[in-house]
Amino acid sequence: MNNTIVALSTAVGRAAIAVVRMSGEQAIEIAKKFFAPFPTQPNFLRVGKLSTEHFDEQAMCVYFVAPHSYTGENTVEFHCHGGVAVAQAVIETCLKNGAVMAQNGEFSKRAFVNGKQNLSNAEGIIEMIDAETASAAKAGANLLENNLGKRIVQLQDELLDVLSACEVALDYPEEDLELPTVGTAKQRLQQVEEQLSALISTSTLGKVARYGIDVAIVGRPNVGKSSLLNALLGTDRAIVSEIQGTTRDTLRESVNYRDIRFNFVDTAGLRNSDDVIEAEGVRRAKKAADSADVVLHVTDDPNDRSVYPTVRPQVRIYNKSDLYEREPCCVDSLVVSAKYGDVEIIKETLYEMFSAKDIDSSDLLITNERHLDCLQRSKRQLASAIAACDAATLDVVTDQIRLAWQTLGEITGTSAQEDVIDRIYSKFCLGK
Ligand SMILES: Nc1nc2c(ncn2[C@@H]2O[C@H](COP(=O)(O)OP(=O)(O)O)[C@@H](O)[C@H]2O)c(=O)[nH]1
Ligand SMILES: [Mg+2]
Repeated sequence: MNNTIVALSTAVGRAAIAVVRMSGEQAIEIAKKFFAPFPTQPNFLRVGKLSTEHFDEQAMCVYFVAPHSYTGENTVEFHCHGGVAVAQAVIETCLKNGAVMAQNGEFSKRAFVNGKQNLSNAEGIIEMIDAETASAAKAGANLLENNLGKRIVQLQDELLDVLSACEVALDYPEEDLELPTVGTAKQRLQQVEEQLSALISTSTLGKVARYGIDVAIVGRPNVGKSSLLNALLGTDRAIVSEIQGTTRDTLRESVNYRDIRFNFVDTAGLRNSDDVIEAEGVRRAKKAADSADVVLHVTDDPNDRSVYPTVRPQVRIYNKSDLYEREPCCVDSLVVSAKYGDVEIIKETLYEMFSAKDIDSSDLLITNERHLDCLQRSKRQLASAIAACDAATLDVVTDQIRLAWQTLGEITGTSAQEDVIDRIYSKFCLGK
């Protein structure tokens, strides 16, 4: 028998209410020992008195009967007054009456074990909890609704179908089934491969939806990089001065724009310096640029045509436009004045550049690195199966199809290793 676990499900600290959750076979019996009047029917909140060792707490209680709960077990929730001490006393009361403290993610892991959710659902919940923009939350909600899971099962079914056709051919070679089977098998596998490719290609947009866009601001000293960061954020985050070499470390700050997160990194001005600290700053600036999704190469000279040396996409920014006597030389650049806060065009351009508007209309985006890895591995295995079709080695074909099928199953968890499952659930907060 599983023991009954308890944890605080809301955030620790001062708040209007706190929710303490208990799950396990004994949950209802334990709760009845100290909460009265106990609700007469499941799924409905009831006000009552919760007797702790130190004080009586007026709280609300709701219970759920297995399997109709989040975990699939008997579950009781107490909605009590917020704050550290009240919640702590309620938890202690549960512990004294036979519950044990839950581990991180244990409620959700039980939900998985009891078939209430699959792995990608669980990852959707994590993404929703971590989401800081609506688009990130939407991607998580999509996973939770099992839209990816359903697509994966469709693809797996198709693979199983092909597999069984091939196996018939293997088992009854005398029927001379082999050649036509291989031809159609190859075609059908290629179709699955195309669908995998299509899913994989959504991961670029998926990354934007989940993490936002990393933007490095680089350029020579004093061109107004830090001023630009401040203007983009709308706050005085970075120190601005006319002294060269003011910014020495990289400074990362995020801001939401139309449901997308921009992670701006202000950097030290690029120049050769004997100062070891400044030189380190320049090294960090280059590193930030090389790992960014896009580089804003800032200049304050309208005749500057230089290109920042990086393989990352870059946009040239002519800053200090308030001082220019004529238009800057190059088109395809943005002309702004950080001093006068005239920088919206930068966000709008980046938003367009990364097709962020498509996030709203796309039904399914791959936002999770683990899912992406499974899809890519499965695709490689399918490619081997397809190649083997040409060599007409049917047993290699079936082996590779089986592998590809299994790899897809890792996404939903039907064929995931125990340690992968544990790793996913340990990312949950306590009480989830
Ligand atoms: N006129 C004008 N001055 C600016 C503008 N942006 C920045 N500056 C000034 O340029 C100097 C250097 O700015 P700062 O942001 O520290 O440059 P950084 O070294 O590239 O980070 C400061 O004196 C700013 O006030 C602008 O758009 N117009
Ligand atoms: Mg600076």
